[in-house]
Amino acid sequence: MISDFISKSIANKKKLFALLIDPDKHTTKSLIDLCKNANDSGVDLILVGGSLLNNDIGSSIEIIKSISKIPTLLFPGNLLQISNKADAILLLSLISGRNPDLLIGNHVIASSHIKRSNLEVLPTGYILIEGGKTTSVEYMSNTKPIPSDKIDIAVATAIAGEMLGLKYIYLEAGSGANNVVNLGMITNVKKNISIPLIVGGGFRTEDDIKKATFAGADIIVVGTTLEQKPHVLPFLVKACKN
Ligand code: 1GP
Repeated sequence: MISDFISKSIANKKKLFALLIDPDKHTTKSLIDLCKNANDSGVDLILVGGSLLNNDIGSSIEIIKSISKIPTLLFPGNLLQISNKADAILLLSLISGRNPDLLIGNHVIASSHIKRSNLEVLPTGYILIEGGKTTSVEYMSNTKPIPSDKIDIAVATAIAGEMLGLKYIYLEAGSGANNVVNLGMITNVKKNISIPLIVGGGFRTEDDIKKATFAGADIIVVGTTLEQKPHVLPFLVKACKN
């Protein structure tokens, strides 16, 4: 079970690196190359998803799984991005927003389909934080992010998510954000929850990643920068684990 792997890693004080792959951003060759790179670099988890979806997600996951044994999780940008070819799904409830479809509506529509699949479900409180620009997730979700200096609101939202029974909290600055999540916010959220903390959006450098893990992030998610500079992957993974 992927949830056991994550819990054990955190219990052993190990940080995890998640590579986010948006199938629309890849050719078959670049996807294969990235998966080989992920194997060699020590990536712990592969997340698959995006804001739109032109490529078939199932075919992309088949390619990923033909190259890599790294656990592959759906990170669905919408209801069309559910495939039983993955190992698990981050079932996101966008708890920073007040869009009922993304809090519960889409989950109701997808629930029977997910139940019939073999997917392990990882219920995740998804918290969008202002990251210095309007990101795709903000636009597509039609929700407002929490301002980056409103640490108390992020903390209260995360606590509420845990109280509601969600098993993971994801602080998201948005894909390609100018600014990563405020370190004080990471620290304070982590202090106030007892479930794993995932942080993503805008990570570009080893330094950003080291600071976020030091602040309390358990899992770091990186996507965009690796579409542009896949050669930095081993360095970013190493920074996450040090
Ligand atoms: C986005 O948190 C992820 O959903 C990753 O963000 O693409 O900016 O790395 P980046």
